[in-house]
Amino acid sequence: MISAQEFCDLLADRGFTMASGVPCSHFGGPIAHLSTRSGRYVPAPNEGSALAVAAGAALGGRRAYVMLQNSGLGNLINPLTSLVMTYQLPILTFASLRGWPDPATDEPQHAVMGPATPGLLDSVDTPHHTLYAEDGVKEFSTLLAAAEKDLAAQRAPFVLVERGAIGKATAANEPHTTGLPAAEAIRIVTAAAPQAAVVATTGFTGRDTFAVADSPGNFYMQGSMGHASSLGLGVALTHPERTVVVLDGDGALLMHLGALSMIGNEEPANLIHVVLDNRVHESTGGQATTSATTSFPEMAKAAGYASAVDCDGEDALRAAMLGAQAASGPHMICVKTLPRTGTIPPRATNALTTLDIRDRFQSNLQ
Ligand SMILES: Cc1ncc(C[n+]2csc(CCOP(=O)(O)OP(=O)(O)O)c2C)c(N)n1
Repeated sequence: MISAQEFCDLLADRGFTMASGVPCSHFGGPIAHLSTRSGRYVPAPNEGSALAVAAGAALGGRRAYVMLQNSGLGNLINPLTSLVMTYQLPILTFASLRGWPDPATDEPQHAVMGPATPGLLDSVDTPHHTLYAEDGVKEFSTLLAAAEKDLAAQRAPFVLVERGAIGKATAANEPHTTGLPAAEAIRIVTAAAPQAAVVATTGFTGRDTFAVADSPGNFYMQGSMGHASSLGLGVALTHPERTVVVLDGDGALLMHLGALSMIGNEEPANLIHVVLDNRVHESTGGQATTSATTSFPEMAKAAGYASAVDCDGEDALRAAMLGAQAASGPHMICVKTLPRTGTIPPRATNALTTLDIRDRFQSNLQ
């Protein structure tokens, strides 16, 4: 293992003074380390944006690298192939290896992408190297020297990072100091709409929902970050008689923000989009999102939602849920949530298979 500081310093020694990315717990250390230095890390909403930021920096004359989870390769493959490779821009990308080498040891949403990652990069002729958990500074330096050769040959190499290869560091972010515990907010929302179909976003939100309000009418969308509201829209359009509640995160909503405009445009009267905004990617270690400088309700209103409100207390949340069910949507309810404390409950897929989740949700909708 190399420390987060060694990772960042060895890259800085080679002139890589800027980074962008979307968090994976594998990169919690470097992201925390860089975030304490202004101008070194740009938190991107999705992996494609992160790559494009690095490409812009490279055009501007700065060496930049990108950090991401391999589940985000799908978000990045377009700018990788059509921008970085086509314009031969010298970007170095670090991708975590979730679901690899043995998918059975990771969550089910990584089972396809884990083993497929190296071959996917091969298929688009992208060179890749692997940083293993047992590697130290010497091995990382050798790996960077090999990546430099790729860059000199006008190629954009990847470094695939095994779990435990880079050490941790603590980030100093600014979470909300007023608001609700996320599990409490979920309890209030689900109790206020007991007949609703509920779509819970990936990460801790799904885990909390499974713990405090499990029901066959819940769909736990592990993975597919940012797509819970689009999935909820599909359900809402198919079942206009049923209230559909989407439990979203700020990081997830930002990842595919265009969904707001799609939902506003489709005008599903029965959709309530609840955003649990804690200002961080809490599920991957608490790296900051950019929600502190964004108003989701203002965005939702501008995108055509029928109503959109901010709540920071129990009474306001209950009232917003009642109001949303009494009037035609789509509605957004944005709840400020506090950093989680204590043990995070297990994932739904510790008790149910993905097919169980699908089948019971489908029959509940009928
Ligand atoms: C495409 C993709 N990129 C990255 C991840 C890793 N990841 C899982 S959960 C998560 C954070 C989600 O943040 P947010 O929606 O704010 O919810 P919170 O964790 O704060 O509850 C991230 C980055 C992922 N699952 N998919």
